[in-house]
Amino acid sequence: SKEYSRAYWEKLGADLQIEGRHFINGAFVASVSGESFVRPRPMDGKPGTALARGTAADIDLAVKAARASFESGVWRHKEPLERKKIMLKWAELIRSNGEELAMLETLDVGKPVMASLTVDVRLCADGIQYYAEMIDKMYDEIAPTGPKARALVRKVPLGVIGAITPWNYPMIIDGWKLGPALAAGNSVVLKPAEQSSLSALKLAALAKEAGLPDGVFNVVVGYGEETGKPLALHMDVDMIAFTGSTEVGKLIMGYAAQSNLKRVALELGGKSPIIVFDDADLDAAASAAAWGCFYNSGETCHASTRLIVHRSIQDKLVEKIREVTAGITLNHPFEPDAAIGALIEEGHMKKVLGMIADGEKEGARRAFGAERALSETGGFYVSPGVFVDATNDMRIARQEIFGPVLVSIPFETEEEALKIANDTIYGLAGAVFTTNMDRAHRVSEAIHAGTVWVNTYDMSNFATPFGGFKQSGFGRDRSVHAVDKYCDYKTIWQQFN
Ligand code: TXE
Repeated sequence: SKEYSRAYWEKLGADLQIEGRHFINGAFVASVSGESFVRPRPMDGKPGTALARGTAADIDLAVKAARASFESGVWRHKEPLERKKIMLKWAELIRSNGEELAMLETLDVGKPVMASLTVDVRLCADGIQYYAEMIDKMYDEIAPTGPKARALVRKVPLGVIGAITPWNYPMIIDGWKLGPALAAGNSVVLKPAEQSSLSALKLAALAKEAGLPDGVFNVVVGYGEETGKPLALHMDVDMIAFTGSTEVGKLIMGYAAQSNLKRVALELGGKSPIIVFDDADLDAAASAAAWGCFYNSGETCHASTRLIVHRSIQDKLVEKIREVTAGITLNHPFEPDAAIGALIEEGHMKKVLGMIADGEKEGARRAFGAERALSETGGFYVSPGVFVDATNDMRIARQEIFGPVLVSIPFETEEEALKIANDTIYGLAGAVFTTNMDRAHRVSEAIHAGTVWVNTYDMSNFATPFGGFKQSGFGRDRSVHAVDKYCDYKTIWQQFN
C-alpha cells in the first residue's frame, strides 16, 4: 500500500489547481461583485485559496438556475434508474478523487489528512450511494376509498432546497443533505461555511462529471450574513436544511417566517452527557469518553463533552482517560501519526482557551492538557484536556466549547446522574456505561436526546437517523427517513362514475 508521508501530501497540495469560485448552473463563476476573500489555513496560519465572496446577487443567480432546472423536469422527471446511475457514478468519482478531496478538506479545516481520507471522504461517498440506491425503491401510496374513487398519495419533491453547512465535517454533512434532497428530485443551492468551501466546489464539479444536469446542484461561497441570510430569506427557496450553531438556527427560523414560510430542518449544537456507573467497564468507558470528546479536536456537535461519573470512580476513570489521551497524537495534519490536528481558526482557538480559563476561575480542577500547542507552526492547536470536580452550572458544563475539553461532573445516585444529564438546553446525543442491563435500558430511555449509546460512543451507520431534541434542532439526517423532509405529500383524488 501507498506510503502517505508528509512529503507526499505537501507535494499533492502544491500541485493542486484549487477552484474557489461559485458553481452556478454547471459552471464556475466569479462573484457578481467581483470580490473575493482569503482566510488563514488552520494548520499553519498561512493564507489559503482566494474564494469568491458571494452576495444576494450570486444567491439569486443560483436560485434561478435551481428553479429552472426543477421546473424543466430535467432531473426530477428523469427515469429513476437513470438518476440512480448518475448518483452512483458521482459516489464512485468521490472515491476515486479521494486524495484530492481529503487534501481540500484538510487545507480548510486543519484535521489530519488521513482522517479526511479514511473517514470524511468515505462517509461522503457512502452517503451519496445510500440515497442513490433508494431512488428506484421508493413507492407512493394509494389511500383506502370506496370503489368509485381512487386516491393517490404522492410524495413529491419540494422544489429548491437551500443547504447551509458548517466547517467541522463539511463533506460528510454535504452528503447527508445532498443525498436525500437530490434523491427526492429537488434542485439544491449549497452555501458551505466560509471556512470550508473547497470540498463543496469539488463535489459540484464531480457531480457534473457524473452527469448531474446543470442547475440541479449549485454552490455559492461566502459569509453567513452575506450569502446564507439571503438564501434563507429568498422567496423562491422552498426549504432550508441547516447544520450549525443554535444561535444561527434561531435566525434561520426567523428568516423563514419573515419570507415565504419555507420549511426548515435544523441540526444544531450539543453538550452531550456520557454517564459512567461504578459497575462499568472502565477501559471501554475511558476510551469512549476520550475519543468521543477529542476526535476532530472536539469540533463535533455530538461530542461527549460532559462526563457524568460516579464519584467513587472519578479519579480512576480520569487516570485511564489520561492514558488513552496520551495515545491520541496531536500533530500537523500532514504527519502520518496525527490523530487530531488544528482548530478551525484563531478566533475560535481564543474562544476555546477563554472557556478553559473560565473553567479554572469557576473552580473546576484541570487534570491535564487543554493548553495551546504547536504554536511554532503558526497554526491553531489546543491539546486535549480534562477538567474534574466540575458542577453542571459552570460555564464549561453548559456551553458548547467545540474544542478538545472534557468536563467531569461527579454524581452519587442514578436519579442525580439523569437530572444532570438532562439539565441542558441541548438534546443531541448521550451515552450510558454500565454492566447492569436493566439500568442500561432505564437510563438510555430517560436521556432526552436524539441518539443514546450504551457501552459505546459515536457508533452509527447510514440506516440510523441523526439529529436532536430540544435546542439541538429538529429533522433528521441519515436513514431512509431523511428523504421525507425534502418532500411533501400530495393527494390526487380521482372520482369515477
Ligand atoms: O457557526 P454558524 P460558527 C457551533 C460551535 C461553534 C459555534 C460557532 O459551538 O463554536 O457554533 O460556529 C452560516 N444567516 N457549531 O460561527 O455561524 C455560516 O456561514 C445564514 C455547531 O461557524 O452557525 C455557516 O455556513 N447563515 C455545529 C453556517 O451558518 C448563516 C457546527 C454555520 O455557522 C448566518 C458549527 C446567518 N445570519 C458550529 N450566520 C454543529 N451543529 O455541528 C452564519 N451562517
